[in-house]
Formats: sequence, C-alpha cells, structure tokens
Amino acid sequence: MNTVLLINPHYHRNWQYGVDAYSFPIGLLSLATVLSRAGFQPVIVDACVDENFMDTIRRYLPDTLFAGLSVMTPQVPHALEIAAEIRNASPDTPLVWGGIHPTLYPESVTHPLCDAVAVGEGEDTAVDLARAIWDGRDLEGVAGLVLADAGRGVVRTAARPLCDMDALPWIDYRLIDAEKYIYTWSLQELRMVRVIPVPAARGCPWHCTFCINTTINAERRYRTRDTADLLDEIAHLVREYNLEMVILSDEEFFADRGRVEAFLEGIEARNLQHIRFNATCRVNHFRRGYIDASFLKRLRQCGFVNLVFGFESGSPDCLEIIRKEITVEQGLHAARLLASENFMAVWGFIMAIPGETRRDLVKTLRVMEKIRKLSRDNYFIGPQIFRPYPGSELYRRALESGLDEPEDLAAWGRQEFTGEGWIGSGELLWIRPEDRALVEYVNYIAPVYYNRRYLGARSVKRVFHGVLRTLFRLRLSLGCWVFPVEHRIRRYFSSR
Ligand code: B12
Ligand code: SF4
Repeated sequence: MNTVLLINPHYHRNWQYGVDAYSFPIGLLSLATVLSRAGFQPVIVDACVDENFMDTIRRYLPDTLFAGLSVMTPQVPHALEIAAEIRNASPDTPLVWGGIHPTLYPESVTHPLCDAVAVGEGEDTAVDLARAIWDGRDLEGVAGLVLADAGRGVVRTAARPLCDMDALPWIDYRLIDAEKYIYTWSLQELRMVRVIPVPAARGCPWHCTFCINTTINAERRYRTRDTADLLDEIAHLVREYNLEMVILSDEEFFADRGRVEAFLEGIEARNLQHIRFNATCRVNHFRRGYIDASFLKRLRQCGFVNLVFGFESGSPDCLEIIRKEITVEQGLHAARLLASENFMAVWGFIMAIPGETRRDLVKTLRVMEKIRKLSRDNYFIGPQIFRPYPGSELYRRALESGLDEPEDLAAWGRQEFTGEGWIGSGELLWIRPEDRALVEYVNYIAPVYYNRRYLGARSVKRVFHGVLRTLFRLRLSLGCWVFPVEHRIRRYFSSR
C-alpha cells in the first residue's frame, strides 16, 4: 500500500480534547497535500482531536510506507508513547520524526524509536522518502534526513533546499475533518467564528535572538507567496468553508509594505471586505509612510480587526539583549494609535531572559498596565517565561548559567510538560534566585490581572481573583514585590 501516516501527538500528558482554528495542523496538512499530489495516500491522525487515535493508526498498519510524527518539544513524551505502540504493532514500519524538536535535536535519531529525522521544511523530503521506500531504495539518497548507522553513528544526507513558496500547492483542507477545527473564539466579538489559518509566507526578516526563526537556521529566510494566488486561495476557502475570518499565519505579515498594499487592493477587487483578518505585525511599523492613522483606517475597511504584536519587554535593556529592534516608545505609540482606531490588539511579552533583572520585569508590567488602560480591546499573552533553544546566543548564556537540559530524546520523554512548557521557575538558573519567586508569581497573576475582561471563572474563583487583582494593582503602584503571601495561599490551595 502507498499509505503514509502523519501523526500529531498531544502537547502534554493531561491533554483535554478540544481545539480551535489555531490548532489546524498546518505542517502536516502541507505534507499531506504534496504527498497526495505525488500519488500517495496520506492519513493525518491528530491525537489532539481523535480520542481513538491509536485505533485509527492501527487500521493502517502494517501497510504503510512510514509513520511520520510531527513533534514540538512538549509533544516528545506522547510521540514516544505512540512510536512504541506502532513499533509493537508493526515492527517494520519506519518511524520518521519531523517538526521543530527533531530539527533542533537531530541526534534524536539515535533513539530506537526514531529511524530517521526529517530536518526543517518537510514537503520535498516526505515525497522523496515515500518514493524511496516504495522503490526499496537506500534512504541515504534522500536529502534532508538524519539517519543512524551502526558503524558510522549519526549520518546526515545531502542538505535539503528550502521550498519554493510559489511551487507549493494550496493546502488541501479536505484531508482532515476541517469542521472539527474551524470554530474559534473571537476576542474581538467574544463569540465563536468560522476561521481558517492561511500561511502567506515563511521565515522572518528580523533577527530577534530568542526566536525560533533566528535559531533554527539563518537560511530560513523570509519568503512570501504570490499575492494574487494567496487572494485566490482565500476567496476559494471563504466560499468552500463559509468563513467569517482568516488568520494570516505569517510570522510578520507587515514586513513588506508594498505586499500589504497589493493585498488590500486584491481584497477590494474581490469584494472580500466582509471577511475579518487577523495578522501579526511589529510596533516599529507604526510611523508615517508605513502604518499611520489613515493606513489603519484602510486596513479596517478591508476587514482587518485584530493585530498581534511581540512587544516582549518594557525594558530598553532587555529589548537590546533580544535584539528586537523596537523601542518602548514605538510600542506605546502603536498601542495609542490602535486604541484610537478601535483595533483589537494582542500583545506578547516575555520574561526571565538571561540578563533580565527584577527592575526590568517591573518595567514590563508597568508598560502592560499603560496599554491595558488605553483600551478594553487589548489582550495580553504572558509575560511568558523565556525558553532557550539550541543555536542561539541566549541559549549559550543559559547553558553557562547551568541550564540542565535533557541529554537525549529518552530524557526529553521523561519531562513533565504542562501547558507552560519545559522549564519551571525554580530552574531558571540564569536569573537571580530571589527573582524566581517573582517570575512564578507574575506567571500566574498576569493573565488574571491583565485579561480580566476575557476570563470567565466560577464565582468562588472570581472573588479570589478579585482579591489577587487588587493586591497586584497595589503592588504595581507601590512598587512593592516582597513576600507575595497571596500567591503562597493560592499555591497551597491549588496543590491540595
Ligand atoms: C501555528 C503554531 C502553533 C499552533 C498549531 C501547531 C501545529 N500543530 O501546527 C498551536 C496554537 C496549536 C501551537 C501550540 C503550541 N505551540 Co506552536 N507554533 C506555531 C507556529 C507559530 C507556526 C507553526 C506552523 O504552522 N508552521 C508552518 C508549518 C508549515 O511548519 P511546521 O509546522 O514546522 O512543519 C514543517 C516542518 O517542521 C516539517 N515537519 C513537521 N512535522 C513533520 C513530520 C514529518 C514526518 C516530516 C517529514 C516533516 C515534518 O515539515 C512541515 C512543512 O514544511 C510555530 C512557530 C514557527 N515558526 O514554527 C510555533 C511553535 C512551533 N510552537 C511552539 C510551542 C512551544 C507551542 C506550545 C507547545 C506552546 C506552549 N504552551 O509551550 C503550544 C502547545 C499547545 C499547548 N497549549 O500545550 C514552539 C516550538 C518550540 C519547540 N521547541 O518545540 C514554536 C516554534 C514557537 C516558538 N517560537 O517558540 N503552535
Ligand atoms: S519579528 Fe517575531 S517572528 Fe520575526 S524574528 Fe522577531 S520574534 Fe521572530
């Protein structure tokens, strides 16, 4: 049989079934689309959606060319469980690992439940791999792989060039049950809407030192799709799936002003202004001639309602450390302009960057407070705890501070992941011990305080959250962060 299994494991052990449009497995869909075009039969098994995922997988064993696992770091434990089950049920089925984690740690291939790692973008690699297995050829001839050889150790095949974005076909959303993902919560409208994420570019032209786009390889340069083709695809998806909103899932949709201009013209030409768009942006674009009040109005007329920003830190020193190439003033200017035009804005912040002090973190909290007060339509992600990825300068600094990273795939599999990732606040060795308690406190309190409008909580919790918020506001205004007793009380009750 020419079937290829493409599997999305859970993100953490206590996975609760339930997804939204943000969870469309875009990477696997893209692989499935090219595999099916090449004459293979891809089967996407999403363990986040399909409670009987193991039965689904078994149905296709042993007659499958390979089982592909798509793995972010928190997915490793579950990926290993699935791989073990597959090996048990069908010992000859090759287990191929792809996605961010094996790309960052290609030596994962030495684990007995990993026969090959596909590094980086996988479309061409997956098709070549399926063909090689189908023909019975040696996998060393397939570019983009890392293999384990008994005699030679870890073997890298030829480098795989990046995909040509205009040669990639439109993602075929019929290859999964799109209805399971299509509804998502609109922060703007506070109701469920029909949404699909559409990738319009890959990579990013900026060089933030903490970001995966900078870390994975400098080669992963910014590549856009043909704008007319993108618009045709959007028009098609709107018709096919009766969409109300489209997420332009680029890392930085506004990197090229000319491209955005052409996109807006295309929206008008195709009468798509009734569709709402959600896109990523950067605060330094808010200047005359790039994004000013009149351009924001035009964006609004063309359906843009929600912009997502990585502001990251309220401390100029930290912005410098992460090479964000923005200033705090630019961020506040953007927030003011967005508020005056009634835009919904989502603000991402991070904390516990190597080199960050308590003063820096407090500056971040104060900047968030300023933005919060500007408009009810601001939503905050974080400040999230910084996670070091191999390859970056900040990673080296974390290692020097004693970062105790799991040594191999098996050790990653033993990690206890939560929705928050893999490093607990106690393990943040690159920040001062006395600041770790503050990080832990902020990690809990910030979403409760800054996103109050969006939180639904049961009544007892609501009262408790009210008390926490009042105390946090007091701390923020007095600059007093010692002895957060309210946090200890919360921790005591939540651990019972
Ligand atoms: C969209 C997205 C999501 C979506 C959908 C994820 C999905 N299953 O597709 C959602 C919102 C669900 C998500 C969730 C999370 N995400 Co996320 N996400 C992204 C984002 C922004 C884009 C991913 C994407 O669609 N890329 C486009 C597609 C085409 O690329 P791709 O998925 O990488 O797949 C390609 C290759 O990797 C490869 N490939 C992938 N799988 C396989 C398998 C095989 C067999 C082969 C051959 C090839 C292959 O081929 C694909 C096509 O080229 C990335 C950032 C980034 N730049 O990658 C972060 C990112 C992947 N996410 C990340 C993280 C950490 C998470 C969370 C775990 C966050 C958390 N709380 O800790 C959560 C998990 C949910 C939870 N609460 O527990 C990190 C991963 C870091 C790491 N070390 O693993 C990233 C890199 C963000 C970051 N900057 O840190 N995420
Ligand atoms: S602008 Fe965003 S996506 Fe681009 S490198 Fe910086 S953090 Fe990463």
